Amino acid sequence: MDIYVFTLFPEMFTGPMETSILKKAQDKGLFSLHLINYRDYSLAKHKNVDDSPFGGGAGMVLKPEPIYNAVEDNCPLQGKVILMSPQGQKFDQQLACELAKEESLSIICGHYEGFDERIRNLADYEVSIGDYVLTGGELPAMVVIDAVSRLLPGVLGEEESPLQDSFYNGLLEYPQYTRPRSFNGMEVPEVLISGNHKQIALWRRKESLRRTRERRPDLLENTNLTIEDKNMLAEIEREELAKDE
Ligand code: 9D3
Repeated sequence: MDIYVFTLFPEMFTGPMETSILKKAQDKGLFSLHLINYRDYSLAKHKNVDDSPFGGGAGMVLKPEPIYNAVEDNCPLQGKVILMSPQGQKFDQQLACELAKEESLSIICGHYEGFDERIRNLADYEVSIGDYVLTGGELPAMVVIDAVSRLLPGVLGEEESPLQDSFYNGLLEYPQYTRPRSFNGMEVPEVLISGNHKQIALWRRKESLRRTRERRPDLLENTNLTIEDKNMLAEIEREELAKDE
């Protein structure tokens, strides 16, 4: 996959994108990251990329020409264009999966400014990463790149396949333990040491369900639960009621 990022701060990407799994994935040629500073496409004397809003008011607005010229000069016509914006659709695992199928992605970042409305006409998607205010679209773009690139074939090993993701089965992960068996008076649950793989699988499923019910009941609404899951949830309900006695 080719990923083109249009930003005024390309240097923000170098550290995070050259680390760990993402670095290995790029070294293996599984995706390449192209950083483009759209200031280089400004036709203005002082290379400015923003201007005051028509109609008046505070703040500055990103001009359309630098971004249009940068995108048109760099991007394959087929790929999808994503505008990072607080007004966008909320990014989630489903959108990550959808974007991972594309041959190329172009991601446009603003930096604590509004966009000229005509910039939106370039975009196939307008994406936010959540309801909090950041200083720019760069960190959100990196979130999107991280989530999408780990879904590309070959990026993760067999062990850590995206099919194992908790968001894939729609439940939160079960509690995990490693050595030592006893730490500061806190014990590892007996069943995990039993060697009984059937019992361990049942315990894990149940604790996944318990945790999801406790922390993210919204996830249970949209998950296909088996009869066994429903029985386990009923059992959890009884256990939790008994605890409150
Ligand atoms: C408050 C009026 N505008 C500032 C002049 C709004 C504004 C525009 C751009 C506020 C912040 C930003 C910078 N943020 C992003 O570009 C952004 C973002 C975010 O802030 N939160 C979550 N997702 C995203 S995606 C892009």
